[in-house]
Amino acid sequence: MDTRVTKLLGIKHPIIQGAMARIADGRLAGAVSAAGGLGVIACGGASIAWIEEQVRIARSMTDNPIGANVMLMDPQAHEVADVLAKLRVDVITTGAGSPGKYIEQWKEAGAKVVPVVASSALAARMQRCGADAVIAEGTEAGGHIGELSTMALVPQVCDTVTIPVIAAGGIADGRGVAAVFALGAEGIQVGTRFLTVEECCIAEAYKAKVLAAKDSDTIVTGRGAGHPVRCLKNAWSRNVRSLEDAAASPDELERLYAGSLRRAVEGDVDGGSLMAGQAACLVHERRSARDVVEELMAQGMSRASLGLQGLADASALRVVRKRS
Ligand code: TUI
Repeated sequence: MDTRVTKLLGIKHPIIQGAMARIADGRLAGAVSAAGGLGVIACGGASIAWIEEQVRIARSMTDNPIGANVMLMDPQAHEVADVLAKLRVDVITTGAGSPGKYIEQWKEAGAKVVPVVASSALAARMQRCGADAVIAEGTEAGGHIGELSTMALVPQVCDTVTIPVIAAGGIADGRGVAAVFALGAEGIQVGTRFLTVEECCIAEAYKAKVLAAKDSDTIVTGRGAGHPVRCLKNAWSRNVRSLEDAAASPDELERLYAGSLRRAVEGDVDGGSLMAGQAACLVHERRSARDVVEELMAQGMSRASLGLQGLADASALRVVRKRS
């Protein structure tokens, strides 16, 4: 399927893998790019040497474009910005802030620049700064989030900018793909669905938690401090939330947050921050990254083209299920 996003980024399928901090490495990004989507290496909290190594790994897996993400709250975002320009990464996405001051440098290095936005005001600002596209990420997403839902945010961003819009937040299967195309998006960013793929490095116990998640199993920590983060409910996140609600001291909370994502990735499913989006409940199996990219496209396209017929089929199916 061709959209302005596939043409802009030079990819076969308009599927971008979300840059999950400490999770999205060169192996995952390389697998998604090799499958015709855009794999994105998450640079938040990583060393420069690690970033260089992951770009090398992804490039050893495919000649297709690869992306990398700069987490703008990262104290070393400036150094990360420089190394991605030096490595001539094809696509640079950003999160948790405004990348305005880096855009010129990245474009001079030949990168396509695609910031994540959580409001139409920031989308308009990014377009004025020269961004090539924006990712409109709804609050259903995992990790650091904004306030607006994907359903409300995506059409408003589409009405605000002329550059292509990629939708993110709450999309984990073909129904979500078809829905955001109907809202005006020309690409989809998917994070949580890639947590359980074979090429994803997180511990088996973290994957099992995602596979077992129900619709009400995510929680948001950090709202009070102005850094809301969505993760799965567990002993750690319930404890953090109750301490936050009881206005615990910033020092005490900082101690709990320190290393929480690393612990989760290593398999401490009680004591770590298991970042995941609301669509975790839609993730049912461990597949390869290629299977996920291809299934999202195939199901998304058949849903979108079926349109109202698809709705009729779905409600007919529900009737059959209820009777059986
Ligand atoms: O960045 C993300 N998601 C992330 S980053 C991350 S790393 C982390 N590790 C430990 C604790 C906390 C975070 C985990 N997940 N998504 C992109 C995103 N950006 N979502 C929302 C935004 C956003 C919000 C407000 C972008 C810009 C913004 O406003 C900036 C402005 O200047 O107006």
